[in-house]
Amino acid sequence: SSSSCVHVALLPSAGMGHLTPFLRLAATLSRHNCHVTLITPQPTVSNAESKLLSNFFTAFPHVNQLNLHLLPSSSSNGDPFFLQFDAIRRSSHLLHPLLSSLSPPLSSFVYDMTLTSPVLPVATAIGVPHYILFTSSASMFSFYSFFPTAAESLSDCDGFDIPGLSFLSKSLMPPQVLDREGVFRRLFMEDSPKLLKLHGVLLNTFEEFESKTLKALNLGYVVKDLPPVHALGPFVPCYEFEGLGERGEPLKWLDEQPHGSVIYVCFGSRTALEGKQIREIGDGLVRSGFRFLWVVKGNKVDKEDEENGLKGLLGTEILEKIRKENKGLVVKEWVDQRQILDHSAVGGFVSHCGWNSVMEAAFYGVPILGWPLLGDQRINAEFVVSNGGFGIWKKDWGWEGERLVRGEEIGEAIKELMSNESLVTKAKEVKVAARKAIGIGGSSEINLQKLTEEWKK
Ligand code: BUP
Repeated sequence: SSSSCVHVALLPSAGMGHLTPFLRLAATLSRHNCHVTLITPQPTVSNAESKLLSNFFTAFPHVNQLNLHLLPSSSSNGDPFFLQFDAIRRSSHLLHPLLSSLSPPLSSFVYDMTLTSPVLPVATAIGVPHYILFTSSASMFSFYSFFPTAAESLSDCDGFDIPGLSFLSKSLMPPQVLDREGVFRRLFMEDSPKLLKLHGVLLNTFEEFESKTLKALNLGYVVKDLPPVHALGPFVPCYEFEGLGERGEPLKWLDEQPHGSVIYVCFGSRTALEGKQIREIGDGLVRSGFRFLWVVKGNKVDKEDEENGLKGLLGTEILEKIRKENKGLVVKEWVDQRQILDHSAVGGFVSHCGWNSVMEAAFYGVPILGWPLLGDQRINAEFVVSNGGFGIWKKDWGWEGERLVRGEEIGEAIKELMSNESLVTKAKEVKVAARKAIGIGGSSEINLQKLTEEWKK
């Protein structure tokens, strides 16, 4: 069926963890014959984002780019990504003239979950069906949607039951949301009740993966009258615009390694661990005895990265050890994670459990050693271990910076991950299910068809 009359506008937020799923969704919609307008807040926070965007528009020239020139942020210190959310929020009134003059007229509008409060009134005024893309798990979404109801009760208990689901321990909840004075707490309390005003919520997950949670959400058990939650994932990594150019050193190095022998280590695009923790990881990797490919980040934003070389981050001692053992490759640059996880030499993934990384591991069938550091990551890690069944995580490692996790512990956990055959089997099953969901007749494919049909009306 042709959806040529469907015109979808997409508005991502700051950071690769938000931009990447939006671009993958844009690519998918475009392949389903939708006309797509991608709104690009300018300037971006990181070089990685601007590079990805320019690759995207080269690969999809028929996607309409609409620049949103941001008003400068009110403050210059703080988390650069959070400042950018703030700048987008403060510039959201510029959206109305941009969007209402589009031709052909819009059929629907999808914006990032962090932009709910400022964008919802604009979307309502334009009068098209509008959705948020929630860029984390359905598990995290159930917490997000239920949280305001139970927030007060948390001061004198150690968690709460999410209706239709199970007990969620406080220890898994994002610490930033538990902090009564925190900005995230305020965001949750303010934005979550507004979910009821949306036409729906889009998720990068699939029905067979988070079935219990998706059912509870869509049957109204978690929050009564919640709009439909559409599982459209996994959002497939897209060879047409991600990692354009030649295969870099990491992939060439992987080509030389035996099947399933390498542990890949990466904590996402937003986390820079402390120097002493980085050095313990180096020690742990060497102790594990396994081959490894390790992405080290010394700064939150790549634009600031120049002055901090590998030597400065790791110290000469551990670098020397790694060099002597000749089993590991350490890189500081942006890598093509998608191609790494797809490489047959990779047998395990030490991950912070950012949701994009989890879905990529699922799509490529790679077992995870979860090391959640902040935000939604423990909820995601717990899902991977308890429901997904293709990973492990160490609850006593603490949140980011809570305690120093020693090389011995890291080495042991890696051995545990790499020697567990049942995780490999489970990861393979997940991979098969993931591919089925987005194939012809698959659950996510059907969900997407239904949505675009609705948008035609
Ligand atoms: Br670092 C890095 N190469 O070198 P998450 C990340 N990625 O391709 P985050 C690379 O960035 P949030 C690199 O494949 C994934 O698609 C990776 O998203 C890619 O974590 C994305 O995993 C990272 O969700 O974002 O960056 O912490 O905080 O929004 O979860």
